[in-house]
Order: sequence, then structure tokens, then C-alpha cells
Amino acid sequence: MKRFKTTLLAVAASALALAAHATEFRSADIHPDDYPTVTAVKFMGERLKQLSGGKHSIKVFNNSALGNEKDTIEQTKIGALQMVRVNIAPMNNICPETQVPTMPFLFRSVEHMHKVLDGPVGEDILRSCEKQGFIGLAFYDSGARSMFTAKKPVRSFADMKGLKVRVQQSDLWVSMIEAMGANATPMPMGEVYTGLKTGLIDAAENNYPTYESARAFEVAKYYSKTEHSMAPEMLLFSKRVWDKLSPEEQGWLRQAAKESVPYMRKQWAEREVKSLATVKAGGAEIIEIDKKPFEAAMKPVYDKFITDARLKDLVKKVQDTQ
Ligand code: GTR
Repeated sequence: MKRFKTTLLAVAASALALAAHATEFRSADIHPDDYPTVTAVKFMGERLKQLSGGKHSIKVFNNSALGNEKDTIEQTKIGALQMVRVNIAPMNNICPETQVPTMPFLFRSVEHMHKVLDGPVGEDILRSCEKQGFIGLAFYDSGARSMFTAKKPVRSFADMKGLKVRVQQSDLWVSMIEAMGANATPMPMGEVYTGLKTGLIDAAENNYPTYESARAFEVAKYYSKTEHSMAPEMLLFSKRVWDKLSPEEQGWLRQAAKESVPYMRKQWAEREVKSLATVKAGGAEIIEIDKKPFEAAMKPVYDKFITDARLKDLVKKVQDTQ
């Protein structure tokens, strides 16, 4: 009997030890269940489970369940949250190097963007957020962002004048919109639909999948293809939590994140096509627009934000990437 009890105790103790080490990392996202950023992090979680022999997994809290992007970035920094998927824009004020891939009209094509972000410049930018408390695990696609308006269509650069445009919470983004002659109002994505509907804002800008999934096309049916920025998405891990993990565990996380990138890109390409069809069927008017005056107006933005030698060098490296 005594021996049986001892064995039971030993089993219970080892189960407890296992439980203490098995971790379900929590990751935040603002998007709905079927959005490519959400499905990609779920895929990463599956790979992590396999690589760690069932020890680690990821639970995605999407639909802004844990707050807007700015809030969840803060939670990740203090380690209350282990991981977050956000656009690069709300990192602009925190980690200056993230301004580079956000810059207007910097990437010439999706291929150019992939080449830069998959190479040493991308690595450098991911690593640059470490001193601010974030381990940059990966970049995800976010297509090109364009302007959409509720009442009056933007058919030329001059039509931007005086428009109240919602922007992401980034000084660089405010400046970009002001350089277009409009007024910028920073606010979380979750407030855009109501803002457009009530007339608090006249316009916002985003890629097709978010224009579609946020139902913005229902309240702002003019989508003008300015394609002014290809600011990518970022996958960030809390450095506070990271530093407590073993090199082996860190390796699993890095590998699983890396493997989720091609998965995400495939989902993204498909979603862009699907979203465009959905918004068109929903009554959106897709407007072709001369992008040259927009591009020409961006010089003051570069002068204001790409100020030191390091940022200038990174921009040059992007431009020189063939
Ligand atoms: C989306 C992006 C989100 C968020 C949103 C926004 O394209 O995926 O992370 O940044 O835009 O405009 O706030």
C-alpha cells in the first residue's frame, strides 16, 4: 500500500512538473478567424507543437479580444502577453528602424518587398526591436494600402485636400497623410466603421482584405488605388518571456514562425483576390488613379523621418535591392 502511494505521488509530481513546463503561449490579433494573419499564427502553433513534442502550443486571441494593437504591444512588452501580430505602423514610434518598410512608395513590387524582408535588411529591422523589448520573429504580407472615401471619390491628388483621414497610431503615418493635403486622425482600426458611418472621418486607407473584413466598403464605397504604402505585418514575441526560455525552445519558436511565412503568403494572395470580388459585389467602386503626384509629395516625409545615417543606409539598401 505504502509503495503504491509513493508511486502515485511520484506520478503526480512528474505530471505537475510537466504541466509547469508545458506552455500555451498567448498571441493577440485584431482580425477575424479566417484572416490570413490569424490562420498563419495558428499554423505556427501547430508546427510549434510538433517541433516541441507537444510541449508548447499557441492560442490566438483574435477579433481584438485582448485590445487594440497599441494596447497589445504594451502587454507584450511587459510580458503579460507572450506574442502579438500587428501591422508594422504602430511600432514606428517605438522602434525607428520599422519606419523603413513603412515608407511611402518604397517597395516597387511584392517581389521587391519579399526580397528585402527575407534578406539581411529584414533581419536587421526585426532585430532592431530587441532593445525595446520585442523579439521580431517574422514579417507577414499586407499588400498595398489605398485610400477609401465615404462621400466623395478621390479621382486625383487634388481631391485629397482637406479630407479627414483615419490613420494608424504612428507619427509617420500622420505626416504621410498631411503631405497629401489631408488631415490625419489616428485611431484604432476597430473604430473605423463607425467613424466613417457617422462622418467623424471622411476616409481611411487599407488593403483589400481589411477593407472587406472590417466591412468598410459598406460605408465608404470609393476605393482609389493610391497604393501609397506596403507596410508589412509583424510577429513579435515578448523579450521578457523569451529570455526565460532555453535556446532549444527559442529555436522551435523561430523555426515555426519562419515556416508560417510561406503559408501566410499563399493565403494572402488568395484572400486579396477573394476580397476584391467581395467588395465589388458589395457595390465598391475601384478607381484607378495617377499615383505620380502622390509619390512626388512624399519628399518632406522622407526628410522628416529618414534623418540619421542608419535609416538613410537602410533606405538605400532597400532601393538598391534588385
Ligand atoms: C490592417 C492590418 C492591421 C491593422 C489595420 C489598421 O491591414 O492587418 O494589423 O494595422 O490594417 O489599419 O489598423
